[in-house]
Amino acid sequence: HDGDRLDTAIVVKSRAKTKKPSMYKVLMLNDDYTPMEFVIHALERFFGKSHEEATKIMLHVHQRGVGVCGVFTFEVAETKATQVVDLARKNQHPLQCTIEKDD
Ligand code: TYC
Repeated sequence: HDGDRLDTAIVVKSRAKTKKPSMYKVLMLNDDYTPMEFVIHALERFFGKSHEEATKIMLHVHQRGVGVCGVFTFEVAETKATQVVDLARKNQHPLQCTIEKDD
């Protein structure tokens, strides 16, 4: 019967979603064995750094223990960190890279 139907509502958002994705830092960790030139190479290859910028980042990590390679969305950050660690492992270097939420 008319009038028996329970009201059903569809709520439509008035604006397109513009929420920005969470961003993640890719961090490189120092160690005593990975050659400096390998770290520079990885920064150039996976993070698009110039030789000069890659050298600065590598020296920062060497001196301070950890440094930021870049800030990306989760999947991109995870992929880059994995690519660095996989290439290092293939070359028998202990280089480690991790990601951290960029609050
Ligand atoms: N400490 C290394 C060395 O003296 C160089 C190095 C720099 C290694 C940065 C890792 O993330 C790193 N050969």
